Amino acid sequence: MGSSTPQLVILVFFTTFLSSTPSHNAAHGYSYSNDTTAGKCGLVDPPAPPPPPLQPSDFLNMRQYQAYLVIQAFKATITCDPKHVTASWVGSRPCHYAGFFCAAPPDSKNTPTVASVDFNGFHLCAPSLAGFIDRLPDLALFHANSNNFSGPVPDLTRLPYLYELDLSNNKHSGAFPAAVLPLGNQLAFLDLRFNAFSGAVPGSVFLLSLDVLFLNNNRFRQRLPAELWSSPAPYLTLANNGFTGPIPSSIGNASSVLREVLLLNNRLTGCLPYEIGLLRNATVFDVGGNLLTGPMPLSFGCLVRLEQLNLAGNLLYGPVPDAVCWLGWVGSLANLSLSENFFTSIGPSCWWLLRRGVLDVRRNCIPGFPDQRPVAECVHFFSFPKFCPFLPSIPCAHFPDWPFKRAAAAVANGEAPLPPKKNYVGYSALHNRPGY
Ligand SMILES: *[C@@H]1O[C@H](CO)[C@@H](O)[C@H](O)[C@H]1NC(C)=O
Ligand SMILES: *[C@@H]1O[C@H](CO)[C@@H](O)[C@H](O)[C@H]1NC(C)=O
Ligand SMILES: *[C@@H]1O[C@H](CO)[C@@H](O)[C@H](O)[C@H]1NC(C)=O
Ligand SMILES: *[C@@H]1O[C@H](CO)[C@@H](O)[C@H](O)[C@H]1NC(C)=O
Ligand SMILES: CC(=O)N[C@H]1CO[C@H](CO)[C@@H](O)[C@@H]1O
Repeated sequence: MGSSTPQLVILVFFTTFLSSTPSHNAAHGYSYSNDTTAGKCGLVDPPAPPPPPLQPSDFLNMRQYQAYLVIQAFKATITCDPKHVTASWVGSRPCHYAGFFCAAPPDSKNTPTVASVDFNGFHLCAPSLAGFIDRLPDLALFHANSNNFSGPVPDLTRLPYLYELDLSNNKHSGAFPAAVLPLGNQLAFLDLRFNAFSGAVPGSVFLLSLDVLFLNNNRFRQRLPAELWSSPAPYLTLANNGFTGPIPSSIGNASSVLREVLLLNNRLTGCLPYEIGLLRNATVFDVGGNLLTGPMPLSFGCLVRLEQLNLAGNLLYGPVPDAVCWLGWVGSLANLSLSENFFTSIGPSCWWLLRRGVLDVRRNCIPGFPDQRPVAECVHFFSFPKFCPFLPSIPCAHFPDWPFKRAAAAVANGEAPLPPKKNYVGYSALHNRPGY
């Protein structure tokens, strides 16, 4: 009993002291903290009384109190929590809850509140995010990779600071979440990969001023929209969906913007546009596993920063241009995947790439090469008329830094090719782990 006496004194002191002030912050903290001590002195433990609900005055500021109410309401809807993260979602300090991070919003520098929610890998289940993220008005980032969230994405227009939205690897389905569109230019990162979204992606998505747009591994099904290459996003990943139609030749308009373009495993058709060769800053161009046809444009020899070029698993034919293989010498090309097409020959400088394992031409129609398609398959393919144009010019040939010229100098100087980089934003998005 002795230990409760000083506390009682303090309690009385605070109660007296604070009775004249509107705030009961400290007094409240003490008023119930040791209610059960009495039971230890008596014969019977009384049933523990439920803790009285927290009051606004228990919190550092009203915004944290509001966030607390929203979090508790959301917690009540959670149906699975295998990592027991919500066990920490108790008490008057929401900034200390697992997955919640606080900062002072720009409009209120002295009231830190929930600015970021990172549930990556928590594996929580909840039927809806409505009433949760849309009611945390100071939220700037919401990351929820690998949870079991479903239901519609709520209206987020009252979140003026939200700029990163990652709903990847959840159980969202239905139409593209139109709720993100009104966010307009405030959104920089939109990651919806590994869900079951279906239907069409509204063209206006590609007008958002995003840095990163990951739509891969959903069930989107539509012709590639005309607006696609208006997107300012350097990292575009639309892989593993049902996109159809040709690659719009307006890709040339995005020549300085695009870094990594991943369109693999869709149902794209048509010829490879010559304008792809204008993507001077691209490091990854991957359209493997589609129904693209035509010869490989000579313009591809201008892709001096390209490290990964995957055209495998299409209906491409003709020679593999020598100009493209030069990129493995003096450009940055580390992987030229052309298998499962109908190419018929390779340029002389391609041999070296073949020996280095950079170039893969298995399952084509190259006479005398190992692992090629049966002759009958090649004959059948070439028996159909071909309509794709072939421009015999290289658009960068007159540029002083054209690879051919540098190649000649490099070979003369005995220079070695550049080592490939390893960390690709787009390829990391093809796994269902957090991508960024
Ligand atoms: C998440 O959903 C999947 C598929 O609906 C299910 O197999 C899995 O058990 C769920 N996870 C948890 C932790 O409930
Ligand atoms: C691409 O640029 C050309 C001019 O170079 C312009 O006429 C065309 O409208 C642009 N296309 C798109 C889709 O912005
Ligand atoms: C494209 O590359 C050039 C030359 O390195 C660079 O100046 C420019 O900023 C790059 N463009 C983008 C959008 O990154
Ligand atoms: C080259 O790229 C293809 C297609 O993306 C991939 O399957 C292959 O593993 C890569 N090869 C190397 C050596 O990285
Ligand atoms: C229930 C409760 O909060 N009990 C506390 C009472 O005070 C003692 C001494 O400070 C604490 O050890 C108990 O946890």
